[in-house]
Amino acid sequence: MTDLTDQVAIVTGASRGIGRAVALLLALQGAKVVAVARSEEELAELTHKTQGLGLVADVTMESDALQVVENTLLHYGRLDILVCNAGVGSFNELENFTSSEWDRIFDTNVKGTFLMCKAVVPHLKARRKGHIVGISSDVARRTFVHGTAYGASKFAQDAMLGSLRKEVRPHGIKVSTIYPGLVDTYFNDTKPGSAEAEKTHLRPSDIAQAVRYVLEAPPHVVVDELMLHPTTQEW
Ligand code: NJP
Repeated sequence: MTDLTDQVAIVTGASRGIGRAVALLLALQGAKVVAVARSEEELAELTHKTQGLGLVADVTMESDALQVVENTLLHYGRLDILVCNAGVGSFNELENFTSSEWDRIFDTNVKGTFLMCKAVVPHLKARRKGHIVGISSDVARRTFVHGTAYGASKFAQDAMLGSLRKEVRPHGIKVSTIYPGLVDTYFNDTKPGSAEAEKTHLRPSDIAQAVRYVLEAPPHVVVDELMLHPTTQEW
């Protein structure tokens, strides 16, 4: 088993939802967590709990991604883990999507994942170890009505992470992709915690446990892909 104690882990999209739960669980396992998001107040509240670092950054900006890595190295001297979780989505008929909404979804889910991976990979390569975990979606593996933009972005993110997995494995770096079904978060401007969602959705902590599971795999094991659903969700 890989011990997470003192591992330096960057978690994007950590201000709420899945990312927040991942940051809290990794901190509980003894990791040094660098929480990344645009919402300063939520990050401050979180880092008070994790005793880690909170960095306000927009993953769609290359300069921000580079700053996150630079500040992590300045603060902790190294980095071991990247959890690429920041993501957005909205659902509509194709002709009702604006091109700016398309760009927002692709910039965050695809370009944001690309920029964060691009910023960390040279450092992981230099140390010949490290682990990148991508939070994808089960819709990276199926199409659905009103998912033209979000679904396409998750297919693209998945393909990128799959290629990267093959590219960096010879350098001792693991890439794991997690494919959740419905999760009760703030995604697409929803409010978590309803009695209905409790029956139909996974909790953010379920995904955090999945992240912990892939990260704790022994050094000779890589969990390439992990899909999880609520038992009530058709797949
Ligand atoms: O959503 P939500 P989730 N730069 O809205 C951050 C995937 N997923 O936890 O910047 C930096 O509660 C945002 O922070 P802020 C989904 O595709 C979900 O559900 O402060 N951060 C917040 O912390 C996504 O990849 C479901 O606004 C940015 C976080 O992202 C991941 O799970 C199902 C950012 C979003 O928190 C987490 O989403 C599934 C930026 N430019 C996959 N833009 C589901 N919920 O059902 C956003 O299959 N963030």
